[in-house]
Amino acid sequence: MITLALSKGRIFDETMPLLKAAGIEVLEDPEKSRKLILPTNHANVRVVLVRASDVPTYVQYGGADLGVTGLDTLIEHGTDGLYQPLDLQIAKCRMSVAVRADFDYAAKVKQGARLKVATKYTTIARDFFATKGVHVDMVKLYGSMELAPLTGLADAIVDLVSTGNTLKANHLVEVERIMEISSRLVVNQAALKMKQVDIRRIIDAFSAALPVHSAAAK
Ligand code: PRT
Ligand code: MG
Repeated sequence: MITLALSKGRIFDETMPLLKAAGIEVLEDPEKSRKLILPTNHANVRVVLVRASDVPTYVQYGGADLGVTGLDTLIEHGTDGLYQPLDLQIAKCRMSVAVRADFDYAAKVKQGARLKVATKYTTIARDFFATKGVHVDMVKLYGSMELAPLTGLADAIVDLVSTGNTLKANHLVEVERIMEISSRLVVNQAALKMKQVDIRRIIDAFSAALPVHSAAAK
């Protein structure tokens, strides 16, 4: 049995065409079913639905053989025990710094002032500001980061931006782009050895279905 971990929403939706290219079709719609284990047209392939931030954990500990996860989530979790053969080029966005429109970020950073930063992505934020030599007080949040600068909880946020509409609606402006984000295929290293033929077939089919073939590590 091959178990693939996906999260509901954009990752599930954008992985479907890749699975189809591999000849795999999920037989139930996760938005309609309450099931957490979804069968496919292959008796030996199943999909498990987990929280986006739990995908690396499932794959690392072998609860799933492979999974699809955002680079943001992967960096925050760490890559121990995870083989990352492919950038799937899906669920694209960027990690950015944003502040209130009336906050003079450039001046604050230049003055060497301490910056209060609210984010769910503390590892990425810490590394980024450390490289810039900016001192930060980190406030860990689990959602609705946009609210932090508006309520005085923080000067700046580090969050994912796609269209920029969420920032705009909350009168925030993007002042730095930290990195481009897309989703990655991650594979349990032990499973890769034990189930090599089946897993390699999926990796190769995904790879062939990508718009620009990114070289699969062999
Ligand atoms: O929602 P939950 O807490 O269960 O988990 P999650 O938010 O991690 O999952 P999900 O499905 O929302 O996101 C999964 C992955 O999709 C993320 O890890 C990213 O790699 C990727 N992705 C791509 C995004 C976005 N685009 C995105 N726009 N994840 C989140 N957003 C959010 C962003 O946080 C912000 O609140 O959308 C808002 C901004 O969108 P725009 O279009 O208004 O700029
Ligand atoms: Mg979300």
